[in-house]
Amino acid sequence: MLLLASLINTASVDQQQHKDRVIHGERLSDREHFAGEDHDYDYDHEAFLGTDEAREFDQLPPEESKRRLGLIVDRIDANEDGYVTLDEMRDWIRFTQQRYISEDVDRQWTQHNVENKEDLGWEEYRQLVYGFLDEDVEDNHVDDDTMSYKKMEDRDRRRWQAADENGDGNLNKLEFKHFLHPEETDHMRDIVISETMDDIDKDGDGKISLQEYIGDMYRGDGDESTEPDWVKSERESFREHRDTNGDGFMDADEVIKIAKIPMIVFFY
Ligand SMILES: [Ca+2]
Ligand SMILES: [Ca+2]
Ligand SMILES: [Ca+2]
Ligand SMILES: [Ca+2]
Repeated sequence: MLLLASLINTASVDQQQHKDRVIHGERLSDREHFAGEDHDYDYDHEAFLGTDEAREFDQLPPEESKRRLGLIVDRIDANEDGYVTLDEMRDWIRFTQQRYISEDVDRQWTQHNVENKEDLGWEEYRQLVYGFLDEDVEDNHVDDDTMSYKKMEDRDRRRWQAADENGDGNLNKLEFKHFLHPEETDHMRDIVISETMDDIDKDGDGKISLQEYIGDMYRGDGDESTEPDWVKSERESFREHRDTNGDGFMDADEVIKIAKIPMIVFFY
């Protein structure tokens, strides 16, 4: 039995891996994963197990990895009745998600806060993550890449300010967590919505149409009959799960609901 975690990455400061989409919920793995690509089993393992355990699983012979997956299923089955219910699965996913987030925050905090101080200043952070842009500008090497990194920097700056709850310009570790994983926190709601809208609401009317929703992940010729299946199921998903009030658009409330859902899980 394999667990498929169909989730797409979210905004984060890992700039090389950055594709700013908050809407699909949190990325559980550092690996890129986009809907429509061939399925990445390693990715599932990571989402399911956490990075370290997943790495261990990769080394195991199939029989052993099957046996261990069985043991994990036992852990998901919280009331030990031999069945895994949707609620038990949800709790487990949530638990795995939280574990990933706290590992990610620890890792990035150590990486960016090299002197291990209480607080991290924007300038220090900026220097580490976007410092290379200064050289581009000095050397007159400003190209499209520079511009898109510049955009990411502006976005990070705005997010930084939103995460800086006490407004002293620095982030402590908790504030940094809210910066990295804004969809986890209520006071980051507006920034999550505005980042998502920035990405997807192309006509700027403050809501996401089905066309904008699909256009964000798939560039086809507009002919629905030749669309890959995953695009069809995204269309259905928009109608059934995203646009919950059925007015044909996703508004801010519907966007934030989606941003908070960690992932869609199914078995095969
Ligand atoms: Ca059970
Ligand atoms: Ca602060
Ligand atoms: Ca729109
Ligand atoms: Ca709606």
